Amino acid sequence: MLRVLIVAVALFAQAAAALAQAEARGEGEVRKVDASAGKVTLRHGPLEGLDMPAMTMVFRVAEPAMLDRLKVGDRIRFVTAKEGGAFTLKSFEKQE
Ligand SMILES: [Cu+2]
Repeated sequence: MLRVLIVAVALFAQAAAALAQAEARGEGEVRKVDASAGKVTLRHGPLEGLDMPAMTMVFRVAEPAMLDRLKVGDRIRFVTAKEGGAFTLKSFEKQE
């Protein structure tokens, strides 16, 4: 019984880790930068890796300094992942 429980916990941990690592690439436009909260609002296109349609939503940034390089109206390509229940902007590059 204990053995079954241990296997179940291990499988769950593996699944949780896989979910945490699910990343998606997308394109979007910066709508708002909130430096004090470490967040940016993007109007983004569909994120296929996350099964998410186009929408406007808030992302946390992986590093606060990323916000220094973003301003309202910028168009970016980005990588995001769900971490700790919040979508985090892992990296981005500006589009011309
Ligand atoms: Cu979204």
